Amino acid sequence: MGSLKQARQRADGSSVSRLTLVATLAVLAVAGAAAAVLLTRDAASARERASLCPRTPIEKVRDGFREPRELRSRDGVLSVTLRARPARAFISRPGIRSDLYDGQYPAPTLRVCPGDTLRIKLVNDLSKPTNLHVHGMHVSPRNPSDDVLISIPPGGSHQYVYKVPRDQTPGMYWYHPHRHKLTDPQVFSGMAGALIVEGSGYDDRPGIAGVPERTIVVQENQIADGRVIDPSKVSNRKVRMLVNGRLRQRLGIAPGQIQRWRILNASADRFVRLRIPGQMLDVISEDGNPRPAPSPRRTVLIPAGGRREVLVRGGRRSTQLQTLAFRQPFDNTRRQTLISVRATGRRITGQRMPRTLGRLPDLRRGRVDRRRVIRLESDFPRFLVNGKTFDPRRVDQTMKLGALEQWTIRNDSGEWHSFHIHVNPVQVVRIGRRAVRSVDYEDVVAIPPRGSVTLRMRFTDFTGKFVFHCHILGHEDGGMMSLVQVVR
Ligand SMILES: [Cu+2]
Repeated sequence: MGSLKQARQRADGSSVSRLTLVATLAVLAVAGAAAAVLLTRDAASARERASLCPRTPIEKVRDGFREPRELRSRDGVLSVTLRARPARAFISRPGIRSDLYDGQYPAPTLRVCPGDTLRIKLVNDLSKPTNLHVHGMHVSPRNPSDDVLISIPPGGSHQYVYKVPRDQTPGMYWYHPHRHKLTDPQVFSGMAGALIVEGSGYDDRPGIAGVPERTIVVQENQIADGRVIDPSKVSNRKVRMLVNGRLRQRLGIAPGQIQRWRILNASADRFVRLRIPGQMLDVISEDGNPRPAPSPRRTVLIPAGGRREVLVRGGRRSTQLQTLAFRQPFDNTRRQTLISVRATGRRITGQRMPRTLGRLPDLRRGRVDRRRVIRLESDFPRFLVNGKTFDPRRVDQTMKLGALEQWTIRNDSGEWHSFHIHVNPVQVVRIGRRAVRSVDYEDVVAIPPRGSVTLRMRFTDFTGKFVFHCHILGHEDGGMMSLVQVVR
Protein backbone atom coordinates (compact mmCIF):
# COMPACT_ATOMS: atom_id res chain seq x y z
CA MET A 1 0.00 0.00 0.00
CA GLY A 2 2.79 2.39 -0.91
CA SER A 3 0.36 4.66 -2.71
CA LEU A 4 -1.83 4.96 0.39
CA LYS A 5 1.14 6.11 2.43
CA GLN A 6 2.04 8.51 -0.32
CA ALA A 7 -1.50 9.84 -0.38
CA ARG A 8 -1.32 10.45 3.39
CA GLN A 9 2.02 12.18 3.12
CA ARG A 10 0.67 14.41 0.43
CA ALA A 11 -2.34 15.22 2.54
CA ASP A 12 -0.14 16.28 5.42
CA GLY A 13 2.19 18.03 3.07
CA SER A 14 0.15 20.13 0.86
CA SER A 15 -2.10 20.99 -1.96
CA VAL A 16 -4.25 17.93 -1.75
CA SER A 17 -7.96 18.43 -1.39
CA ARG A 18 -9.26 16.33 1.49
CA LEU A 19 -12.26 15.57 -0.66
CA THR A 20 -10.03 14.20 -3.35
CA LEU A 21 -8.13 12.30 -0.71
CA VAL A 22 -11.28 10.65 0.61
CA ALA A 23 -12.09 9.55 -2.95
CA THR A 24 -8.53 8.24 -3.37
CA LEU A 25 -8.71 6.22 -0.16
CA ALA A 26 -12.01 4.68 -1.21
CA VAL A 27 -10.49 3.78 -4.55
CA LEU A 28 -7.46 2.21 -2.89
CA ALA A 29 -9.77 0.13 -0.71
CA VAL A 30 -11.52 -1.06 -3.87
CA ALA A 31 -8.13 -1.82 -5.43
CA GLY A 32 -7.14 -3.82 -2.36
CA ALA A 33 -10.32 -5.91 -2.53
CA ALA A 34 -9.74 -6.43 -6.25
CA ALA A 35 -6.25 -7.80 -5.56
CA ALA A 36 -7.81 -10.27 -3.11
CA VAL A 37 -9.96 -11.73 -5.87
CA LEU A 38 -6.94 -11.80 -8.18
CA LEU A 39 -8.02 -9.14 -10.60
CA THR A 40 -5.12 -7.96 -12.70
CA ARG A 41 -3.30 -4.76 -11.77
CA ASP A 42 -4.44 -3.19 -15.03
CA ALA A 43 -8.08 -3.80 -14.27
CA ALA A 44 -7.63 -2.29 -10.81
CA SER A 45 -5.85 0.79 -12.15
CA ALA A 46 -8.49 1.26 -14.86
CA ARG A 47 -11.13 1.33 -12.09
CA GLU A 48 -9.08 3.80 -10.07
CA ARG A 49 -8.70 6.05 -13.07
CA ALA A 50 -12.35 5.94 -14.03
CA SER A 51 -13.44 6.80 -10.51
CA LEU A 52 -11.60 10.14 -10.44
CA CYS A 53 -14.09 11.63 -12.91
CA PRO A 54 -17.37 12.78 -11.32
CA ARG A 55 -19.94 10.01 -10.88
CA THR A 56 -22.68 12.26 -12.26
CA PRO A 57 -21.73 13.84 -15.60
CA ILE A 58 -21.75 17.64 -15.59
CA GLU A 59 -24.73 19.04 -17.47
CA LYS A 60 -24.48 22.12 -19.69
CA VAL A 61 -27.26 24.68 -20.11
CA ARG A 62 -28.23 24.59 -23.78
CA ASP A 63 -30.20 27.67 -24.73
CA GLY A 64 -28.23 29.15 -27.61
CA PHE A 65 -25.70 30.98 -25.40
CA ARG A 66 -22.46 30.64 -27.34
CA GLU A 67 -19.57 28.88 -25.61
CA PRO A 68 -16.14 27.78 -26.82
CA ARG A 69 -15.88 24.37 -28.53
CA GLU A 70 -15.09 21.58 -26.02
CA LEU A 71 -12.61 18.73 -26.19
CA ARG A 72 -12.81 16.03 -23.54
CA SER A 73 -10.43 13.29 -22.40
CA ARG A 74 -11.31 9.66 -23.09
CA ASP A 75 -9.93 6.65 -21.23
CA GLY A 76 -7.56 8.91 -19.32
CA VAL A 77 -6.04 10.78 -22.28
CA LEU A 78 -6.74 14.03 -24.09
CA SER A 79 -4.54 14.49 -27.15
CA VAL A 80 -4.89 17.73 -29.11
CA THR A 81 -3.01 19.71 -31.73
CA LEU A 82 -3.17 23.48 -31.33
CA ARG A 83 -2.14 25.47 -34.36
CA ALA A 84 -1.20 29.07 -33.56
CA ARG A 85 -1.83 31.02 -36.76
CA PRO A 86 -3.24 34.21 -38.26
CA ALA A 87 -6.95 33.66 -38.88
CA ARG A 88 -10.31 35.29 -39.36
CA ALA A 89 -12.90 34.65 -36.67
CA PHE A 90 -16.05 35.95 -35.04
CA ILE A 91 -14.66 38.51 -32.58
CA SER A 92 -17.65 40.67 -31.62
CA ARG A 93 -18.48 40.47 -35.36
CA PRO A 94 -17.57 38.07 -38.17
CA GLY A 95 -14.37 38.09 -40.19
CA ILE A 96 -12.01 39.82 -37.75
CA ARG A 97 -8.33 39.01 -38.24
CA SER A 98 -6.13 37.98 -35.32
CA ASP A 99 -3.50 35.45 -34.23
CA LEU A 100 -5.44 32.55 -32.72
CA TYR A 101 -5.28 28.88 -31.73
CA ASP A 102 -7.08 26.89 -34.44
CA GLY A 103 -8.84 30.02 -35.66
CA GLN A 104 -11.01 30.12 -32.51
CA TYR A 105 -11.69 33.11 -30.25
CA PRO A 106 -11.51 32.03 -27.45
CA ALA A 107 -9.60 28.76 -27.98
CA PRO A 108 -11.35 25.42 -27.32
CA THR A 109 -12.16 24.41 -23.73
CA LEU A 110 -10.22 21.30 -22.69
CA ARG A 111 -11.82 18.95 -20.14
CA VAL A 112 -9.83 16.37 -18.19
CA CYS A 113 -10.06 14.46 -14.89
CA PRO A 114 -7.40 14.03 -12.18
CA GLY A 115 -4.97 11.28 -13.18
CA ASP A 116 -5.39 11.95 -16.91
CA THR A 117 -2.61 12.69 -19.38
CA LEU A 118 -3.00 15.84 -21.43
CA ARG A 119 -0.95 15.88 -24.63
CA ILE A 120 -0.82 19.13 -26.57
CA LYS A 121 1.13 19.44 -29.79
CA LEU A 122 1.66 23.15 -30.36
CA VAL A 123 2.36 24.13 -33.96
CA ASN A 124 3.68 27.65 -34.49
CA ASP A 125 2.46 29.14 -37.76
CA LEU A 126 2.94 32.69 -36.47
CA SER A 127 5.69 35.06 -37.59
CA LYS A 128 7.06 35.25 -34.01
CA PRO A 129 8.11 32.69 -31.37
CA THR A 130 5.62 31.34 -28.87
CA ASN A 131 5.18 28.62 -26.23
CA LEU A 132 2.49 27.33 -23.84
CA HIS A 133 1.59 27.43 -20.14
CA VAL A 134 -1.13 25.43 -18.35
CA HIS A 135 -2.06 28.05 -15.78
CA GLY A 136 -2.78 26.84 -12.22
CA MET A 137 -2.01 23.20 -12.85
CA HIS A 138 0.06 21.28 -10.31
CA VAL A 139 2.34 19.70 -12.93
CA SER A 140 6.08 19.38 -13.44
CA PRO A 141 7.85 22.56 -14.63
CA ARG A 142 10.23 20.47 -16.72
CA ASN A 143 10.10 19.90 -20.47
CA PRO A 144 7.95 18.32 -22.00
CA SER A 145 5.60 19.43 -19.18
CA ASP A 146 5.06 23.06 -18.08
CA ASP A 147 8.45 24.57 -19.01
CA VAL A 148 7.74 28.19 -19.98
CA LEU A 149 11.41 29.00 -20.62
CA ILE A 150 11.41 27.20 -23.96
CA SER A 151 10.69 29.08 -27.17
CA ILE A 152 9.12 27.57 -30.27
CA PRO A 153 10.33 29.44 -33.38
CA PRO A 154 8.08 30.35 -36.33
CA GLY A 155 7.51 27.19 -38.36
CA GLY A 156 8.40 24.98 -35.38
CA SER A 157 6.30 22.74 -33.17
CA HIS A 158 6.53 21.17 -29.73
CA GLN A 159 4.89 18.16 -28.08
CA TYR A 160 3.81 18.96 -24.50
CA VAL A 161 2.86 16.13 -22.13
CA TYR A 162 1.16 17.07 -18.87
CA LYS A 163 0.45 14.42 -16.24
CA VAL A 164 -2.54 15.76 -14.36
CA PRO A 165 -1.89 14.52 -10.82
CA ARG A 166 -4.46 12.39 -9.05
CA ASP A 167 -4.66 15.08 -6.37
CA GLN A 168 -5.23 18.01 -8.77
CA THR A 169 -8.05 20.02 -7.25
CA PRO A 170 -11.07 19.92 -9.61
CA GLY A 171 -11.91 23.33 -11.02
CA MET A 172 -11.29 25.85 -13.75
CA TYR A 173 -7.78 26.44 -15.09
CA TRP A 174 -6.62 27.78 -18.46
CA TYR A 175 -3.88 27.76 -21.07
CA HIS A 176 -2.11 30.56 -22.90
CA PRO A 177 1.29 31.52 -24.40
CA HIS A 178 4.08 32.47 -21.98
CA ARG A 179 6.91 33.60 -24.25
CA HIS A 180 8.62 36.46 -22.40
CA LYS A 181 8.11 39.85 -24.12
CA LEU A 182 5.38 38.41 -26.37
CA THR A 183 2.89 37.13 -23.79
CA ASP A 184 0.84 40.34 -23.66
CA PRO A 185 0.23 40.71 -27.43
CA GLN A 186 -0.39 36.98 -27.94
CA VAL A 187 -2.93 36.68 -25.10
CA PHE A 188 -4.54 39.98 -26.14
CA SER A 189 -4.89 38.61 -29.68
CA GLY A 190 -7.09 35.85 -28.22
CA MET A 191 -4.72 32.92 -27.72
CA ALA A 192 -6.33 31.59 -24.54
CA GLY A 193 -8.67 28.78 -23.62
CA ALA A 194 -10.25 27.24 -20.52
CA LEU A 195 -8.89 24.01 -19.06
CA ILE A 196 -11.45 22.37 -16.79
CA VAL A 197 -10.60 19.58 -14.36
CA GLU A 198 -13.72 17.60 -13.49
CA GLY A 199 -13.39 15.53 -10.35
CA SER A 200 -15.33 13.20 -8.13
CA GLY A 201 -15.72 14.39 -4.56
CA TYR A 202 -16.40 17.93 -5.78
CA ASP A 203 -18.44 18.04 -8.97
CA ASP A 204 -20.74 15.26 -7.79
CA ARG A 205 -21.41 16.49 -4.26
CA PRO A 206 -24.91 17.53 -3.16
CA GLY A 207 -25.70 21.07 -4.25
CA ILE A 208 -23.23 20.88 -7.17
CA ALA A 209 -24.24 17.61 -8.87
CA GLY A 210 -26.98 18.24 -11.42
CA VAL A 211 -26.57 22.04 -11.35
CA PRO A 212 -26.30 23.02 -15.03
CA GLU A 213 -23.09 24.74 -16.01
CA ARG A 214 -21.94 27.52 -18.31
CA THR A 215 -18.42 28.49 -19.38
CA ILE A 216 -17.87 32.25 -19.51
CA VAL A 217 -14.55 33.43 -20.95
CA VAL A 218 -14.09 37.20 -20.57
CA GLN A 219 -11.50 38.86 -22.86
CA GLU A 220 -10.63 42.51 -23.34
CA ASN A 221 -10.61 43.39 -27.00
CA GLN A 222 -10.13 46.26 -29.40
CA ILE A 223 -10.38 46.19 -33.17
CA ALA A 224 -9.08 48.62 -35.81
CA ASP A 225 -9.24 48.13 -39.59
CA GLY A 226 -10.80 44.69 -39.20
CA ARG A 227 -8.09 43.27 -36.95
CA VAL A 228 -7.39 42.93 -33.24
CA ILE A 229 -4.86 45.65 -32.35
CA ASP A 230 -1.60 45.39 -30.46
CA PRO A 231 -2.26 45.98 -26.73
CA SER A 232 0.33 48.78 -26.59
CA LYS A 233 -2.15 50.85 -28.68
CA VAL A 234 -5.21 50.15 -26.55
CA SER A 235 -7.60 53.02 -25.80
CA ASN A 236 -9.56 52.95 -22.56
CA ARG A 237 -12.52 54.44 -24.42
CA LYS A 238 -12.55 51.86 -27.23
CA VAL A 239 -11.68 48.65 -25.42
CA ARG A 240 -14.58 46.19 -25.01
CA MET A 241 -14.93 43.21 -22.73
CA LEU A 242 -16.20 40.21 -24.73
CA VAL A 243 -17.77 37.02 -23.40
CA ASN A 244 -16.93 33.94 -25.47
CA GLY A 245 -16.06 36.31 -28.31
CA ARG A 246 -19.43 38.07 -28.23
CA LEU A 247 -20.70 41.47 -27.11
CA ARG A 248 -23.64 41.39 -24.74
CA GLN A 249 -24.85 37.84 -25.40
CA ARG A 250 -28.15 36.71 -23.93
CA LEU A 251 -28.71 33.82 -21.62
CA GLY A 252 -31.77 32.53 -19.82
CA ILE A 253 -32.39 31.48 -16.24
CA ALA A 254 -35.71 30.46 -14.68
CA PRO A 255 -36.85 32.18 -11.48
CA GLY A 256 -35.52 30.12 -8.56
CA GLN A 257 -33.21 28.05 -10.76
CA ILE A 258 -29.54 27.71 -9.79
CA GLN A 259 -26.88 27.73 -12.50
CA ARG A 260 -23.16 27.26 -12.11
CA TRP A 261 -21.11 29.79 -14.04
CA ARG A 262 -17.41 29.13 -14.52
CA ILE A 263 -15.88 32.51 -15.26
CA LEU A 264 -12.34 33.00 -16.63
CA ASN A 265 -10.87 36.47 -16.96
CA ALA A 266 -8.55 35.74 -19.89
CA SER A 267 -7.90 39.46 -20.43
CA ALA A 268 -4.26 40.29 -20.99
CA ASP A 269 -4.19 43.31 -18.68
CA ARG A 270 -7.58 44.16 -17.20
CA PHE A 271 -9.26 43.22 -13.95
CA VAL A 272 -13.02 42.82 -13.92
CA ARG A 273 -15.35 43.57 -11.03
CA LEU A 274 -18.56 41.67 -11.67
CA ARG A 275 -22.04 42.17 -10.35
CA ILE A 276 -25.66 41.41 -11.13
CA PRO A 277 -27.62 44.43 -9.86
CA GLY A 278 -29.88 43.50 -6.96
CA GLN A 279 -28.56 39.96 -6.75
CA MET A 280 -25.80 38.06 -4.99
CA LEU A 281 -23.13 35.95 -6.64
CA ASP A 282 -22.32 32.89 -4.53
CA VAL A 283 -18.61 32.21 -5.07
CA ILE A 284 -17.84 28.49 -4.79
CA SER A 285 -14.33 28.35 -6.22
CA GLU A 286 -11.40 30.73 -6.77
CA ASP A 287 -8.76 29.89 -9.38
CA GLY A 288 -9.78 26.22 -9.29
CA ASN A 289 -9.72 26.05 -5.48
CA PRO A 290 -13.07 25.33 -3.79
CA ARG A 291 -14.14 27.73 -1.02
CA PRO A 292 -14.97 26.07 2.32
CA ALA A 293 -18.61 27.09 1.68
CA PRO A 294 -20.43 29.29 -0.85
CA SER A 295 -19.52 32.95 -0.22
CA PRO A 296 -22.32 35.34 -1.23
CA ARG A 297 -20.93 38.59 -2.63
CA ARG A 298 -22.39 41.69 -4.24
CA THR A 299 -19.32 42.19 -6.42
CA VAL A 300 -16.62 39.75 -7.47
CA LEU A 301 -13.17 41.05 -8.40
CA ILE A 302 -11.29 38.83 -10.86
CA PRO A 303 -7.73 39.91 -11.64
CA ALA A 304 -6.44 39.30 -15.18
CA GLY A 305 -5.81 35.54 -15.35
CA GLY A 306 -8.11 34.70 -12.40
CA ARG A 307 -11.15 32.42 -12.37
CA ARG A 308 -14.26 32.38 -10.21
CA GLU A 309 -17.01 29.81 -10.15
CA VAL A 310 -20.29 31.23 -8.96
CA LEU A 311 -23.75 29.86 -8.31
CA VAL A 312 -26.42 32.21 -9.61
CA ARG A 313 -30.06 31.90 -8.66
CA GLY A 314 -32.55 33.22 -11.20
CA GLY A 315 -34.64 36.18 -10.12
CA ARG A 316 -38.14 37.21 -11.20
CA ARG A 317 -36.93 39.95 -13.50
CA SER A 318 -34.47 40.05 -16.37
CA THR A 319 -31.16 41.67 -15.45
CA GLN A 320 -27.50 41.88 -16.54
CA LEU A 321 -24.07 40.66 -15.64
CA GLN A 322 -21.98 43.82 -15.55
CA THR A 323 -18.36 44.66 -15.03
CA LEU A 324 -18.00 47.82 -12.95
CA ALA A 325 -15.57 50.66 -13.54
CA PHE A 326 -12.03 49.79 -12.45
CA ARG A 327 -9.38 52.45 -11.98
CA GLN A 328 -5.80 51.82 -13.08
CA PRO A 329 -3.42 54.55 -14.32
CA PHE A 330 -3.07 53.00 -17.80
CA ASP A 331 -5.85 50.45 -18.04
CA ASN A 332 -8.90 52.29 -16.80
CA THR A 333 -12.00 50.21 -17.46
CA ARG A 334 -15.48 51.67 -17.81
CA ARG A 335 -18.68 50.01 -16.66
CA GLN A 336 -20.03 47.61 -19.27
CA THR A 337 -22.75 45.01 -19.62
CA LEU A 338 -21.23 41.61 -20.32
CA ILE A 339 -24.34 39.45 -20.59
CA SER A 340 -28.10 40.10 -20.75
CA VAL A 341 -29.68 37.74 -18.22
CA ARG A 342 -33.29 36.96 -19.11
CA ALA A 343 -35.81 35.52 -16.68
CA THR A 344 -37.36 32.68 -18.68
CA GLY A 345 -39.58 29.70 -17.99
CA ARG A 346 -41.54 28.57 -14.97
CA ARG A 347 -40.50 29.20 -11.42
CA ILE A 348 -38.37 26.39 -9.98
CA THR A 349 -38.62 25.67 -6.27
CA GLY A 350 -36.66 23.52 -3.88
CA GLN A 351 -33.15 23.98 -5.33
CA ARG A 352 -30.69 24.47 -2.49
CA MET A 353 -27.24 25.96 -2.34
CA PRO A 354 -24.59 23.51 -1.08
CA ARG A 355 -23.69 24.01 2.60
CA THR A 356 -20.06 23.02 2.36
CA LEU A 357 -17.65 22.61 -0.54
CA GLY A 358 -13.96 21.82 -0.35
CA ARG A 359 -11.50 21.35 2.44
CA LEU A 360 -8.02 22.32 1.45
CA PRO A 361 -5.08 22.00 3.86
CA ASP A 362 -4.89 25.06 6.13
CA LEU A 363 -1.28 26.26 6.01
CA ARG A 364 -1.94 28.87 8.72
CA ARG A 365 -1.41 26.09 11.24
CA GLY A 366 1.89 24.83 9.84
CA ARG A 367 5.38 25.82 10.96
CA VAL A 368 6.93 28.24 8.50
CA ASP A 369 10.36 27.17 7.22
CA ARG A 370 11.22 30.46 5.57
CA ARG A 371 9.90 34.00 5.15
CA ARG A 372 10.50 36.25 2.14
CA VAL A 373 9.46 39.75 1.07
CA ILE A 374 8.77 40.38 -2.63
CA ARG A 375 8.58 44.03 -3.73
CA LEU A 376 6.74 45.02 -6.91
CA GLU A 377 7.58 48.40 -8.48
CA SER A 378 6.54 50.26 -11.62
CA ASP A 379 9.14 52.39 -13.41
CA PHE A 380 7.49 52.64 -16.84
CA PRO A 381 8.35 51.06 -19.26
CA ARG A 382 10.16 48.82 -16.81
CA PHE A 383 8.37 46.76 -14.15
CA LEU A 384 10.50 45.40 -11.32
CA VAL A 385 10.59 42.57 -8.78
CA ASN A 386 12.90 43.39 -5.87
CA GLY A 387 14.52 46.12 -7.98
CA LYS A 388 15.26 43.92 -11.00
CA THR A 389 13.69 42.98 -14.33
CA PHE A 390 13.41 39.35 -15.41
CA ASP A 391 16.54 37.50 -16.47
CA PRO A 392 16.03 33.82 -17.41
CA ARG A 393 19.69 33.10 -16.48
CA ARG A 394 19.35 34.40 -12.91
CA VAL A 395 17.63 32.34 -10.18
CA ASP A 396 16.25 34.83 -7.66
CA GLN A 397 14.78 32.52 -5.02
CA THR A 398 15.64 28.94 -4.13
CA MET A 399 13.12 26.86 -2.17
CA LYS A 400 13.44 23.39 -0.69
CA LEU A 401 11.08 20.66 -1.81
CA GLY A 402 8.38 20.18 0.83
CA ALA A 403 9.12 23.47 2.61
CA LEU A 404 6.31 25.68 3.92
CA GLU A 405 7.11 29.30 3.11
CA GLN A 406 5.51 32.63 3.87
CA TRP A 407 5.86 35.36 1.24
CA THR A 408 4.79 38.95 1.78
CA ILE A 409 4.10 40.60 -1.58
CA ARG A 410 4.48 44.38 -1.27
CA ASN A 411 3.18 46.72 -3.93
CA ASP A 412 5.43 49.80 -3.87
CA SER A 413 3.62 51.48 -6.76
CA GLY A 414 0.46 53.50 -7.32
CA GLU A 415 -1.27 50.89 -9.50
CA TRP A 416 -2.66 47.40 -9.00
CA HIS A 417 -0.47 44.40 -9.64
CA SER A 418 -1.12 40.71 -9.18
CA PHE A 419 0.96 37.78 -8.06
CA HIS A 420 0.92 34.48 -9.93
CA ILE A 421 3.30 31.61 -9.26
CA HIS A 422 3.48 28.46 -11.34
CA VAL A 423 3.14 24.84 -10.18
CA ASN A 424 1.80 25.29 -6.60
CA PRO A 425 -1.33 27.15 -5.41
CA VAL A 426 -1.04 29.78 -2.70
CA GLN A 427 -3.05 30.35 0.45
CA VAL A 428 -3.83 34.00 1.15
CA VAL A 429 -3.38 34.49 4.91
CA ARG A 430 -3.21 38.27 5.32
CA ILE A 431 -4.35 41.28 3.30
CA GLY A 432 -2.46 44.29 4.58
CA ARG A 433 -2.74 43.94 8.35
CA ARG A 434 -6.02 42.03 8.24
CA ALA A 435 -5.85 38.28 8.80
CA VAL A 436 -7.92 36.22 6.37
CA ARG A 437 -10.47 34.24 8.38
CA SER A 438 -11.20 31.36 6.01
CA VAL A 439 -9.05 28.96 4.01
CA ASP A 440 -8.59 31.03 0.86
CA TYR A 441 -6.53 29.59 -1.99
CA GLU A 442 -5.89 31.51 -5.20
CA ASP A 443 -3.31 31.46 -7.96
CA VAL A 444 -3.59 35.06 -9.14
CA VAL A 445 -3.64 37.34 -6.11
CA ALA A 446 -4.61 41.00 -6.56
CA ILE A 447 -2.17 43.33 -4.77
CA PRO A 448 -3.68 46.81 -4.23
CA PRO A 449 -1.68 50.02 -4.86
CA ARG A 450 0.73 50.65 -1.92
CA GLY A 451 -0.71 47.55 -0.26
CA SER A 452 0.59 44.14 0.67
CA VAL A 453 -0.67 40.57 0.80
CA THR A 454 0.85 37.68 2.75
CA LEU A 455 0.76 34.20 1.26
CA ARG A 456 1.73 30.73 2.34
CA MET A 457 2.72 27.93 0.03
CA ARG A 458 4.21 24.50 0.24
CA PHE A 459 6.46 23.40 -2.60
CA THR A 460 5.40 19.81 -3.16
CA ASP A 461 6.15 17.03 -5.63
CA PHE A 462 8.21 18.91 -8.24
CA THR A 463 11.76 20.22 -8.31
CA GLY A 464 12.96 22.47 -11.12
CA LYS A 465 12.89 26.04 -12.33
CA PHE A 466 9.73 28.06 -12.87
CA VAL A 467 8.51 31.63 -12.49
CA PHE A 468 6.30 33.98 -10.56
CA HIS A 469 5.11 37.23 -12.11
CA CYS A 470 2.49 39.92 -12.34
CA HIS A 471 -0.43 38.66 -14.42
CA ILE A 472 -1.02 42.09 -15.93
CA LEU A 473 0.85 40.80 -18.96
CA GLY A 474 2.18 44.17 -20.11
CA HIS A 475 3.92 44.30 -16.72
CA GLU A 476 5.21 40.75 -17.08
CA ASP A 477 6.64 41.49 -20.53
CA GLY A 478 8.09 44.69 -19.04
CA GLY A 479 10.13 42.59 -16.61
CA MET A 480 7.89 41.98 -13.58
CA MET A 481 8.75 38.28 -13.47
CA SER A 482 11.26 36.29 -11.46
CA LEU A 483 12.87 32.88 -11.83
CA VAL A 484 12.67 30.49 -8.86
CA GLN A 485 14.01 27.03 -8.29
CA VAL A 486 12.88 24.15 -6.08
CA VAL A 487 15.66 21.84 -4.99
CA ARG A 488 15.86 18.70 -2.85
CU1 LIG B 1 1.63 44.40 -12.50
